[in-house]
Amino acid sequence: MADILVLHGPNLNLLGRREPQHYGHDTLAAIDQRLAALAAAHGHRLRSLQSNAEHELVEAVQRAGEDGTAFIVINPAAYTHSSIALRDAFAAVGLPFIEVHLSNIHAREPFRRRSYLADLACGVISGLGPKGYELAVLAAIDHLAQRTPDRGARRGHS
Ligand code: CA2
Repeated sequence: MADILVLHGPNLNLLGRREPQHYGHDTLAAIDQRLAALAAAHGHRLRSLQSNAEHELVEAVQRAGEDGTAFIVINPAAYTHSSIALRDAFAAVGLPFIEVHLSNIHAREPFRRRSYLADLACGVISGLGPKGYELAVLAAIDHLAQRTPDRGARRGHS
C-alpha cells in the first residue's frame, strides 16, 4: 500500500463547466473519484487536491516530501509555464512525479510548449483528456511496483 497524491493547478476546478473543446466534459470531482477507485483497486491510497494558489501547491509538494507520499501526479495548469517555485519544490523533495495535461500543449499557443517541470518528471502525458490522469496513475502504480522492497514488504507486509 502506497500513498499517491494528485495535484490540480489553477482553474481546473472549472472542469466540465467551461471550454469543453479543450478540457472535455468531466468534472474534477468525477475524475478524482475514478482515480481514487483505480488506485484502491491496486491496493493503494490516492488523495487529490486542487488549488488556484501557487503557494498551496508548493506547500502540498513540500508536505508530500515528509508525510510518506510515494508518488505525485500533477496537472500544474498555467503554473506549468511559469512556476520556478513549483519546480524548486519538486527538485527539493525529490519525489517521483508525472506531469499531466488534458489538452495537447504542443498543439496550442507557443507559450504552452515550455514546461518548468517536465525535465524533472518521470514522464509527461498531454492531449489525452481525463484518460491521461488514469494512465499516469497506472504508470505510478507500475513505478511503485518496481521499487526495491523495504524490510516490511519483504516480510510480507504492504
Ligand atoms: O491542458 C491542460 O491540462 C493544461 O494544463 C490546462 C491549463 C493550461 O494553462 C495549460 O496550458 C494546459 C488551463 C486549465 C484551465 O482549466 C479550465 C477548465 C475548464 C474551463 C476553463 C479552464
